Amino acid sequence: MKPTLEKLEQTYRRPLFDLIQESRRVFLEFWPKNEVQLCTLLSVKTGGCSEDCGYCAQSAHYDTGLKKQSLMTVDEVMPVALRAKENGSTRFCMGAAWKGVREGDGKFETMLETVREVGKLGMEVCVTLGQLGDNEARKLKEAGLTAYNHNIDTSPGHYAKIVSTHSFQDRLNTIASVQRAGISVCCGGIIGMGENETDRLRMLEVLCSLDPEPESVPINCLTPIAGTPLENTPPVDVFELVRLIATSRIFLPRAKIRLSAGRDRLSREAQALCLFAGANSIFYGDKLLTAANPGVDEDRSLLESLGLAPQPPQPAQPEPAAAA
Ligand code: SAM
Ligand code: DTB
Ligand code: SF4
Repeated sequence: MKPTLEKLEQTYRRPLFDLIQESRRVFLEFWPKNEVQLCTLLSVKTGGCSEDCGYCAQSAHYDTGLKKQSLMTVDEVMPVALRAKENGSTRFCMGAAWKGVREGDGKFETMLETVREVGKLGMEVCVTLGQLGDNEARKLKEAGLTAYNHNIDTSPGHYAKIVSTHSFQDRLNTIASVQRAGISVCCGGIIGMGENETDRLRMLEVLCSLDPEPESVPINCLTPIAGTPLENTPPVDVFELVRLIATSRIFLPRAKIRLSAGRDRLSREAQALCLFAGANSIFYGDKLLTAANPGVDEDRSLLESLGLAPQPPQPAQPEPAAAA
């Protein structure tokens, strides 16, 4: 569905209970109820990024006190991925603080090998490595990647106020390469970066215009990082978050809507409302990439209180038959 901005505004501005009643109806039509996908994140290359994204702990432009770490090897990643699976995650997402990657670079080859190996564990595998071209996307597809995360982060008009080292169009170009390779797109954004509510709907308008639609839409609330230009930005009103989740659910009914960064500053009640309004995935584990996340015990207790179950693992795919 490709709604106009006016249509998005109309839905978003409805009385809150009418809006979430509708988003709940859509959710129940498309998804098994009482199920939440648990997804584990791992930062496989941390800090020292050349880009100046104003929200990011990992940008080399800001002194955030983050400890840098070079690219993890396959052998270092595998035990973490295995633990994630044992803890009930059905998706494993690896992030690297890079502007982008090029084929032929040894680091890219390491990532391909890691994707191949993690894929054998039977979880969905996602990576977020910055900008890609067609060749890199094709190789990731061949390695068995399920999804590529590349967020548009905010509205086209607000983007240049947050990042100057690449453009909104650069983000769209990478997404197009991922789509051409036949990899699912995980694309969303951050709220609470000084944008207004219409900016958020303009962001949603772009997400709805992607063809095919994104398979996954992370909605992050800014986690303010000391040392970045956005460190003192006030938190968003929780009902604005719920409205955005509900509107996203209505217009992107088949997408996993991920209640992403910033959960550690939301009450249990606020998170319950977000899940009721249509979010059906959370990042699970004590850490996001570098920032805090609610602990595993806290999340287990929340799901239990709400009577929600983790999405069960998908049955293992049969190995392709060996060539005769
Ligand atoms: N370098 C890659 C890129 O820019 O796509 C991958 C890593 S980047 C950390 C992945 C996403 O995390 C960003 O696009 C942004 O949406 C989210 N993110 C990063 N820092 C955040 C913060 N402080 N608060 C909320 N979301 C954040
Ligand atoms: C996304 O949209 N949120 C996740 C995932 N995609 C890679 C990352 C959130 C990062 C929060 C800040 C940090 O941990 O540094
Ligand atoms: Fe952070 Fe990614 Fe921007 Fe680098 S490109 S500063 S890792 S958000």
